[in-house]
Amino acid sequence: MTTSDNPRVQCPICLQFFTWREDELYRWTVDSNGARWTKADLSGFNNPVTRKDRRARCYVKCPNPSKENSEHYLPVSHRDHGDPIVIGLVGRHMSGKTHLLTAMIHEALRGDLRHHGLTFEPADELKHAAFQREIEQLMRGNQLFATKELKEDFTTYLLVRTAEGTARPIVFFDVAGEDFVQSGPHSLGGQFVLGASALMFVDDPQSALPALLGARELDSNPAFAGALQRMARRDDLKDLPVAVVLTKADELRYQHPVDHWIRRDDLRDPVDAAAFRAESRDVYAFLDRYEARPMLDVFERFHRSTLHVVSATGAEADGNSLFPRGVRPARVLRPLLALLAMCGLIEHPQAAEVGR
Ligand SMILES: Nc1nc2c(ncn2[C@@H]2O[C@H](COP(=O)(O)OP(=O)(O)OP(=O)(O)O)[C@@H](O)[C@H]2O)c(=O)[nH]1
Ligand SMILES: [Mg+2]
Ligand SMILES: [Zn+2]
Repeated sequence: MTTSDNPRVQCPICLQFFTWREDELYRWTVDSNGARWTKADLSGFNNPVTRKDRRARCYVKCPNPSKENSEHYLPVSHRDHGDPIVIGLVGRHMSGKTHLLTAMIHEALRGDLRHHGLTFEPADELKHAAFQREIEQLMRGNQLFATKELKEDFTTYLLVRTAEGTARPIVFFDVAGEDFVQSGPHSLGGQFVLGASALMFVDDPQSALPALLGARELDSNPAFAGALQRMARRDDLKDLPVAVVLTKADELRYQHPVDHWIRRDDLRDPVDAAAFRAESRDVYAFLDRYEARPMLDVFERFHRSTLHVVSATGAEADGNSLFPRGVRPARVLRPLLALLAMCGLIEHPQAAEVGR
């Protein structure tokens, strides 16, 4: 076997580099002996089509070089389509990260970015099955639970196909807000920021806009601060594409200019950097008026960044953790579109200007 058969890849979970063992594929097996990882034997498949089909469902075990994480496996897509784009959400406990990501991926998988040439499919079927259940829960109008702390793993691993027919793996990380604050040997939860290719910084009106809601005086965001402090070790920090997202904007739907942007339906329009700039400018002025310093600081710290107002659910959950009229996400794909444009995934001359 030549070295090109066994390339070195980076693991998105432990962030270490390892040699890809194409000759040691695994499969998640469920039978009378229980559920477990077993070695996949594809040697008998001499029909290339069936071999490809079976291999697509296989995984490779990360040798876990740093020995800090628990055992983990990566789907074969990880080696087939080049380095993945790793997108992570940063934000405090209860800021709305999980509802936002769930609504966003629901719409992306449904094909709502096809006008930009982008279609999505699960690349890690096993991991995605759990996330798909979350999507279904939310779409049925059930509130989702807070994310478990010390989550070391990605949330879902997809493949995005572009109009030109190229495919790129795209990995999403959504951890508990508390994992950005905690330090020490168990803080693996928030360490994806060290390997992420793009970040969404998320906050909600109650916490981000104390001056608007007459709430507690809060002019710090410990999750943002913790993530930024950790990321300071990256040389490429300032070049990371960043989308700063004020979610739960349904709470502000009568506030100008949130009322304007939250109702805007422009997902089918060709990418226009000026439109992203106009929203960023308006949201900046709004945040500035209500002294949302931590969000503005993040926006200013990176060379390419956009500001957004979105709503994952369209309304507040009732006392029974239900959204009685169902969920109506608004503009949840805009931050993703901005990041994908900044990551170079969108074939349009305007895409290169987004976030500048
Ligand atoms: N009104 C409104 N409420 C929302 C929205 N999105 C989330 N929420 C509520 O905000 C709360 C927290 O949402 P999560 O998505 O779990 O927050 P999180 O940032 O993932 O929290 P951790 O996992 O603990 O870090 C839940 O009670 C949701 O019902 C929204 O778009 N509008
Ligand atoms: Mg969460
Ligand atoms: Zn690993």
